[in-house]
Amino acid sequence: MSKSPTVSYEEARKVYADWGVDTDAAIKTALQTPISMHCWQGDDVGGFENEGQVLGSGLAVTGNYPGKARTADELRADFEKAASLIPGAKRMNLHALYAETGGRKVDRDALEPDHFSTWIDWAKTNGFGLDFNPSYFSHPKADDGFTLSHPDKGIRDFWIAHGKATRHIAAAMGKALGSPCVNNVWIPDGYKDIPADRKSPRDRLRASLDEIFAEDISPDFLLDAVESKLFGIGSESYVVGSHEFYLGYAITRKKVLCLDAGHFHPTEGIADKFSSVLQWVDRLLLHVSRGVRWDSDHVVLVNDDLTATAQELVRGGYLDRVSIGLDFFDASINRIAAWVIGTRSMRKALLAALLDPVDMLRKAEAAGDYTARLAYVEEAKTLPFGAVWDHVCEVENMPVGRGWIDEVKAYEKNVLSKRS
Ligand code: RNT
Ligand code: ZN
Repeated sequence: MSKSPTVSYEEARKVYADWGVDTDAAIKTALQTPISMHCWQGDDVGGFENEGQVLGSGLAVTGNYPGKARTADELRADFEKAASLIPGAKRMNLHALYAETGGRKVDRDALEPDHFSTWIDWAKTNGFGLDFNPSYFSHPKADDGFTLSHPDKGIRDFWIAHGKATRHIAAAMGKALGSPCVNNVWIPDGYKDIPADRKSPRDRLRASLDEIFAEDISPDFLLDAVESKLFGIGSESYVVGSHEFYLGYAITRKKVLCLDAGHFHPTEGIADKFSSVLQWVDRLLLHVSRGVRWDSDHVVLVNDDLTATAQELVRGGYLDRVSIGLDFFDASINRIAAWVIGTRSMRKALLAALLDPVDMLRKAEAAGDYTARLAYVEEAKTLPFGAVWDHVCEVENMPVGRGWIDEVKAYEKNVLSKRS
């Protein structure tokens, strides 16, 4: 018979102590650090505005695994199931297209906090924080690939009004839940082929954003974020909101900069960027994702990129200055399992980073002993991390190890399989 997680943990604790690591402190911080789980993994970025809505603007979800949430109630139930299998503090990250308008058609420029009151009450009851996003896609006024940088003032104004509306909704969420809501602006605007004018759309985007953010809203309730992208499907040659555009915007306008792990060149990681951009912006939002060959938004796993991301957050002392959000969508596997795998991976990576013997590494580095530094990096990989993680699941009253899979399978059988 295998040892109980607690017995194994006591042994692991001693091993880590020998490396100068306090496992109890690491566990505490790992569990307290909120992870914002994106609502859109639960229904393939569909939302509930109208049935059969087509996902557009370069966003693509592949797969047709049965059992997707069809209503907000189903999405909430699925999210609760996933959350019950993920240790630690959790937030729910909503998009504007998940408004509940009671069957009435309310266009995006007219959305109000009331259309999210059920979400807010639910989040309060369940102890989840809320984050938010204006939705600049899957809408007739986004069909030609431009929104806030559109040459037509009427279309631009519609999307500016949407941006303003979402700031009020996000602030209401932050106020109701006693924790600032991050409202993240991402727009799809760009050209499939080589533009003749790269400047004008960026001029217009800058002006539109300035208009959206003109009203001062307390950072106790709302944190505005902006998300860049290198390319998208249909915007391969030019994206208006590029990294340089938003880096400059965030610095000069004191906004939160969002770094999505899939939005850079395929071999470019985001981890090395934190200690550079945090010299100039106060806060970052991460969209933790896993690109496979391109910005494919695969379910997050503990790979080298995620390990480096978590290590940089911990080593830079940045956990208070960075909001961790997830951004992936996979419809080829059970969607609740996708949430659980991705979010547990993020939590595991955080715990592993907090258990990393960084003091020893730093001492070696300061002494110029790069031999020991490299040796420690490699030796630390076989420390008994699994025993600590199992202990965390046990004390959080969650199934240890792969036990959670049975719970998801049972939910699939009893709930998801009954959805047509
Ligand atoms: C798109 C961006 C954006 C979206 C979500 C749905 O490339 O990553 O964050 O994935 O807002
Ligand atoms: Zn993103």
